[in-house]
Amino acid sequence: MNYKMLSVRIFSDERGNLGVLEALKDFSFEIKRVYYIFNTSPKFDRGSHAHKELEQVVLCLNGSCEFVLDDGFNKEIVTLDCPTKALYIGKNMWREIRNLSEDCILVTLANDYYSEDEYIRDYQQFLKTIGRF
Ligand code: T46
Repeated sequence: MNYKMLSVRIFSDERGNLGVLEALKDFSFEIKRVYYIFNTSPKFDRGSHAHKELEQVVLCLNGSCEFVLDDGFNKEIVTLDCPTKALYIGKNMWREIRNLSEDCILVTLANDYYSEDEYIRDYQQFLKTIGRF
């Protein structure tokens, strides 16, 4: 499975907490794009795609959600429910994002600019791409 949990360094004092992730130190790419998702609803799933080349680090800064990660052979569920968890997702990983709480704020750091051509949004096509069928 081409994903892993990263450890966010947390600096805590009486003022609160400060979390740090550094590009090329905590994860192996330079950040070209940051995007975020908010005003979500548990009634609506997101995702349902894979990326051909894109690498991402995802943080849930508020609320919670679940990522169902699928490499075409196995599925694993990762719950993001606190700002100290960071999820790295490499290329060719199908993801469904579900159970997004209404207060969910999901921030993604990505190694490249947006390109719709880079998405695989059809699951059968995904299986072909990874050589499953
Ligand atoms: C991912 C999950 C976690 C843009 O125009 N530029 C962008 O940088 C992005 C990310 C999206 N868009 C447009 C494309 C669609 O018309 O925003 C619309 C919603 O995107 P999408 O349906 O892909 O949203 P999600 O929440 O299913 O997926 C997004 C990211 O696309 C994806 O990379 O891994 O968040």
